[in-house]
Amino acid sequence: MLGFFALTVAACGDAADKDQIARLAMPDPATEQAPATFELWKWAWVAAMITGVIVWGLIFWAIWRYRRRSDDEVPIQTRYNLPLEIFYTIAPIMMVVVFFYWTVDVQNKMTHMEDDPDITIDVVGQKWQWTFNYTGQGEGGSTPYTVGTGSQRPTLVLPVDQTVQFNLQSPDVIHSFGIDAFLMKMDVVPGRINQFQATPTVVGDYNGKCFELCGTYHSRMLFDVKIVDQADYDAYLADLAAQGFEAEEPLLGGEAARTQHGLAEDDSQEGAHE
Ligand SMILES: [Cu+2]
Repeated sequence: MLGFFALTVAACGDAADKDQIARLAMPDPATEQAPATFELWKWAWVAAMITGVIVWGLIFWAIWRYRRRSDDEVPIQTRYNLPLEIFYTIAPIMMVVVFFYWTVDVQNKMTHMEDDPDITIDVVGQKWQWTFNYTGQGEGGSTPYTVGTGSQRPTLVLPVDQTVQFNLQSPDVIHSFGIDAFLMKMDVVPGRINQFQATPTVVGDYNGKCFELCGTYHSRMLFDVKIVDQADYDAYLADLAAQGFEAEEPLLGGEAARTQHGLAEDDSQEGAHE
């Protein structure tokens, strides 16, 4: 049935859709770390399918094998079956243990931190936009930055094959920073700095967004991601600086982060009762 469904969907989709079906709806991994998540996803499907086939098989076998053969027949009245009950207690526990083990293993890989990442980006998720600080990467250690506005979403530009450390901060509510092709997201929690590292490996355009329903304009917290080669990256930072988007220290939000272009003062304050 699933195969039939996949075929039906494939028949009316383009090549990209077919690729996505082959990856069981996961985006194409674009970092060194991302395949770990993808492998977990894939093998979880395999395990679920094997379990499904066994369960469906037993259901249909029992329906057929023990069907009523005559109107006045009373089936054997079985009260319990100890081996069967032990099996269906132990087997799910084993499965949960195995899933748990691999989930922890993948989580450790995704949150592994190198001591000396190549670059650091201070990300601020604020109601309801993103600020990306290319910390200390400008001329003389200054920090080029981009701030999204209510009417224009920001672009996060990253150099290919460089380990990037993301420091995530929020001046207001909990957001969640994630990039689809990184197969990774992490909560942005006020009052603490969550961190993770990723090493982009494939030049291209990707999408990022806030994955936490954070308030009225949560849906505006989209951003574009461009993975470029080193020369383009350097040129981009120089361009930001030339346009005046450069600061001594990273912009970490705060009072100023509550008033967005495109949002009335009152709107941006909504829900901000402290
Ligand atoms: Cu958000």
